[in-house]
Amino acid sequence: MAAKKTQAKSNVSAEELKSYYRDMLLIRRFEEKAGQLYGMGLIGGFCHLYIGQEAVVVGLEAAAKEGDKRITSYRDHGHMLACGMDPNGVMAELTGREGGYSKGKGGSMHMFSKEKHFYGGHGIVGAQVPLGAGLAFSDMYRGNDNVTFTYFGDGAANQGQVYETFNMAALWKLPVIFVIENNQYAMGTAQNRSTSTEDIYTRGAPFGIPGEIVDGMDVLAVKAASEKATAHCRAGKGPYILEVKTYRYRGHSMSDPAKYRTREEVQKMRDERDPIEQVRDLLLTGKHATEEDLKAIDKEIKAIVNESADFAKESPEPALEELWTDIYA
Ligand SMILES: Cc1ncc(C[n+]2csc(CCOP(=O)(O)OP(=O)(O)O)c2C)c(N)n1
Ligand SMILES: [Mg+2]
Repeated sequence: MAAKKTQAKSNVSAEELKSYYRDMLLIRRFEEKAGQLYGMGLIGGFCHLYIGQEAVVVGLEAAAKEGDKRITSYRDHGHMLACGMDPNGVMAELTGREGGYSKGKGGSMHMFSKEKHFYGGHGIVGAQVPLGAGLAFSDMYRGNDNVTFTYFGDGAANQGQVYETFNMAALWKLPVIFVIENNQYAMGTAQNRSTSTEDIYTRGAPFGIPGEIVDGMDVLAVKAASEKATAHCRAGKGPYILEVKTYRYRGHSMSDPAKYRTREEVQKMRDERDPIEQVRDLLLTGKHATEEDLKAIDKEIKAIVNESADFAKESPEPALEELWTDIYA
């Protein structure tokens, strides 16, 4: 692991490092703002923040190319921002406004972008996993070398449909990367209380699916793993599992009593492992950026996020007639 990390670090340019810093910071600040708007009553319903997990999706996306697809659970704002969806459209969907990606009718857990190949946004735990395999099937059928990033949590990894999917994905050698975002908790249940195996990726072995553990607080380690997994899939070798060990700083959702872990546990992670601080350190100690450069990036991100909040407040509520559009019956 250490050797791989060193290699990844020496291969990365100052510009790349800065772009990861920027992308992770955008997610962090966007989520903080969403939390504020929720507190003000401007966002209703479910809202699951991604704070702490930013390096996962930014590292994975670093090896993506045009045409690749992504699908995830309800903890989805970071995935949308990382694949280039518009922060205004995401925030306005959170506030239930017309300018949102689902015209204000979907909310936090139900957004999609055909243009960016983002297929949701799924509230049923594990439901996106077979859908991800289906997306990968479409690319295999068309004969291109696109891959599908299928994200799910440690809790979702205990769903039966995950293993039905593993079987078919391995059988048909589908170009799908199963990304297990192991943030160590499923709502208030710690992994060791719910899950028989310590390393969840090993559950791919009976199906012949290779996989590995990745340090999800280190964006460069995630990027290196993503390069390996995408190369495997693009070469037609079938699915790959990345179990990315990460941590969420906030509660499961906005209504979480947080009684299942100590404040010290969260603080220790923030102090010692924060993914954004790690890149900040690399940039400064490697003299790739000055404090001033980073301040300029912080300012730029703040402006983008503030604009998204203004847009999300000013965009009108959907018209009543919208109740009758985009439905099956
Ligand atoms: C089929 C199903 N069962 C239960 C729930 C309620 N539920 C919502 S999130 C969640 C925990 C999932 O945890 P994990 O997969 O680790 O993802 P994380 O929230 O940590 O990102 C549960 C049980 C649900 N939405 N769907
Ligand atoms: Mg979890």
